Parts: sequence; C-alpha cells; structure tokens
Amino acid sequence: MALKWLKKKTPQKAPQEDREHPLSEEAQEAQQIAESVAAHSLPSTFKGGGFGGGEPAQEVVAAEAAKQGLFSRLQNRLSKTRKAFVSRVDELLLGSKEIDEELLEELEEILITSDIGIRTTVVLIEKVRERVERKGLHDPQELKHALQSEIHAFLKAPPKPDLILREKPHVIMVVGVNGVGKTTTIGKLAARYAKEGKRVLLIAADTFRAAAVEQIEIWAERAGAEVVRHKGHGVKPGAKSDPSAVVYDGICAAKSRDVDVVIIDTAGRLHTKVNLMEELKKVRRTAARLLPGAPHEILLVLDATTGQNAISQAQLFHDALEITGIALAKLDGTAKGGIVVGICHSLGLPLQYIGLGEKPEDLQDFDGDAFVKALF
Ligand SMILES: Nc1nc2c(ncn2[C@@H]2O[C@H](COP(=O)(O)OP(=O)(O)O)[C@@H](O)[C@H]2O)c(=O)[nH]1
Ligand SMILES: [Mg+2]
Repeated sequence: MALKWLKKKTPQKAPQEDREHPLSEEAQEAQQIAESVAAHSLPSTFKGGGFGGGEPAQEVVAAEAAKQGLFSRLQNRLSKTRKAFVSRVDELLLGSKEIDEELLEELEEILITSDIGIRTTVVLIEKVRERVERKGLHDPQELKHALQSEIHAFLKAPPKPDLILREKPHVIMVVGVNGVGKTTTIGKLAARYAKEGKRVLLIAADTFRAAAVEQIEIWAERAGAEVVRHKGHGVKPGAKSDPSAVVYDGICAAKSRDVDVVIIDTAGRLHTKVNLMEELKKVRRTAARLLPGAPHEILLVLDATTGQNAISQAQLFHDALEITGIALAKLDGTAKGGIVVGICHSLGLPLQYIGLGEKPEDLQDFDGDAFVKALF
C-alpha cells in the first residue's frame, strides 16, 4: 500500500521489479551528473584562468549543473522506453539496405507496439514518408533522423498555459482515476511551489479512501504545506464527508490565510452510487462560487504504465471537465514511454509535467526538445 511505503521508505527508492539497475541507478545518475557538470563548466572556468575577470558567475555554473542534472535523470529514467523503441528502430535500420515499403511497414509496427498508438503512428509514418520522398532519402540511417524530426514536431504543440500565478490564491484541481499518481504528483507540486517561497495549502477532497488523507498529510509535512481535511474522514470507517464541503472549507481557509497556491486532491473512484464526473463537477462549481475564475487549472494525472488506456481516460475526463493540462506519472521504469507522443499528438492538451519517480524532485516540466534528445 502506498501509505505504508511512504512512511517506511521515505528517503529510499521504491521497489520496482522491472527496474534495470535496482541498486546502482542513483550512483549512475550521480556520476553522469558529475561528468556532465565537469564537462560543461571546465571551458568557461579555464577562460577566466583564475586570474580575475571572466570567471563564470557561480549562479550560471549552478544553473547549468541543475539543467544537466535534470537531463541526466530524464535520460536515465527513460532507459526502458529507449530499449523498447529506439533500440528496435536501430536494429531494423542496421539490417536494411535501403528505404522501401517493407522497411516503412516494419517501422510502423515498431511504433504501434511502442505505445505511440495506431492513430498517431499512421500520421507519423505518413509524415516520415513525405519527408523521405521530398528529400530523396535512400540511406536507412537517414530514416532515423526523419523519424526523430517528425516526433519532435509532434511534441511541440500545443503550447503550455501561462502558469504565472496571477490570482491569489491560485487553485489547481487534480483529477484522474485511482492509483495513477494524483496524490504523489500533488506532493511534488507542493514541494516545488513551497521551495519557490509560496504558501501552499492542500485540500484533502479524496474523502473516499481512508489512506488518502494520511498520505496527503505526509506529503504536506515534507513540503511545508498546510492541509485542510475533514475530521472523521480517513479516521472513522464510513464517516465519509462530502468532497465539495471540504473544498468549501479549504478555499475559505486559503482566502483568510493569504495562501498563494491551493491544490485539491480528488477521488478517482467512488464507493457510492454518485457518478464520479458529477462529483468532480460539483467540486469545480464549489471552487468557482467561492473564488471567481477558480479552479485556474484542472490537471489530469495519467499513468504512463497503462499505455493507450491513458488516452481514453483523458478523453473521458476532458469531455466532462475541460482539462487544462496533463501530468504523466510513472514514466520511469516503463517501456511504454511512447505514449508521450500519442498524448501530445492526439489529445490537443498540453503535457505539462512528467513523473520520473516517487521523490519530490522527480517531477519535471515536460520539455519536448529534452525528451526527444533523451530518447534518441
Ligand atoms: N515509479 C513511480 N511511481 C509513482 C510515480 N507517481 C506515483 N507513483 C506511485 O504510484 C502509486 C499510486 O500513487 P498515488 O499518488 O497514491 O495515486 P492516486 O491514487 O492517483 O492518488 C504510489 O505507490 C506512488 O508512489 C512516478 O512518477 N513514478
Ligand atoms: Mg490519492
């Protein structure tokens, strides 16, 4: 159970049977970071020569190190997807002498079985085919570049929302089915905003699972955020309060306490006859009534390990709630990372965040450039 794990193993990595480097991953990552930092900071430091003048500002070096660290982590955590996808493409191309119909068909098969999805694959292959014809490509190796460029283009659109927090409090409602990683993503976001010096309040509106409230409290404590919950729920079995009532109290508290960011945790499944989407709409209405414009974001969390299922979930939630953005959790340790391409291409919704693990720092802003670079 997630909660037990959180309590017991907070500083460590969660057990993941299908991880390739169960023990050495952290060490590998640290080494990669150190190497890339060294590689990037040496030349500019040299220019200064240590004799005054030209020394790179410490912040510049630190920022570069941080960027490299994020990239190394991304690269590392995508290793399963890379094996399932790019390595197979490489194998195919190495064994081919020229670009022909047969090769394109085999490529299509790899794309479909890499969780990119049929619809997206069909369009992708068509684009690759056009590029091959337009540029008169013959060498199979050039096909890889063509594929990379087209995937890159898919990951560009649509633009992310402007997340400058204009309204105070800025309210983010987080939705998604059970177990996808909502509460974990909320914990990571809370930690991120708190680190930026924002006052963060979490609303425990998943009133249907006893463990959910405790889980959010643990994350809040870690992040230095406040929590509004209803007494009784999560403590007494059967004492389930109305999610909208908790949201009501939470937003009132946020207004009176000068909170910057409010994040609402919601249920992913209900044990009553109430329809989940109707319940979530009620939560949304409650927020809007108390604070015009709220919720400013409705963030849908999807689980990368579910592959194509994630796309149909997104469509359901979007139809009911008008999602503003997506967070894709559990991209680490899965071979189904191709889903990123399908999500970006077929949903028309911005992929804002990716989850690369279970620690607070394992949430990254999705960056299409970095993703393609890390994948290829
Ligand atoms: N490996 C990995 N596990 C994650 C990630 N996000 C969440 N999890 C795990 O997925 C499980 C379900 O997460 P939880 O946040 O409780 O899902 P919720 O039911 O949607 O709130 C927990 O065991 C989390 O630790 C991630 O990005 N990577
Ligand atoms: Mg939860």
